[in-house]
Amino acid sequence: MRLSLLLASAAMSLTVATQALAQQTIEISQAWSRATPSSAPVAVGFLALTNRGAEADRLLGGSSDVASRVEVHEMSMDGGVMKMRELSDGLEVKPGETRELKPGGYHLMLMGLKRPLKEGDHFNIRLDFAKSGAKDVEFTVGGIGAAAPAEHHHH
Ligand SMILES: [Cu+2]
Repeated sequence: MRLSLLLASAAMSLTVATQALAQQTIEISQAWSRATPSSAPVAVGFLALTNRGAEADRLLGGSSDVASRVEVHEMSMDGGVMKMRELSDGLEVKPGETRELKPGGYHLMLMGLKRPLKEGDHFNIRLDFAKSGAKDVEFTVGGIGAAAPAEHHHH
């Protein structure tokens, strides 16, 4: 009786652990944004995505309180002109791969910005993944021309 109870609880905690693992297959780091001029209609979001799982996943877009919608964009040079387009199928992250969304490349585009982003602010984006589902990520706002996430200062 005692043993079967133990086994039952061991099986239960294994289930819980497996579920927790399944939710952690996409690791997100360095989520940051740039401050915007007061009347800017759009803002950007950058982050790094690492797929720790066994299956490919896709970042499809997201939603946020600070914008009417969040799209995944690609920036590229076309005949010396910087162009960007929405990735309508999302951005694939293969198993073991890290995808960086950074200035000059892939980025999140916050369309219909509802308020200016100020340096030092934080805001949330709920990212939408094809396999992992929704993930809430906090973004830190850097300076207007920031090329990289703000450094952490150690005292
Ligand atoms: Cu864009």
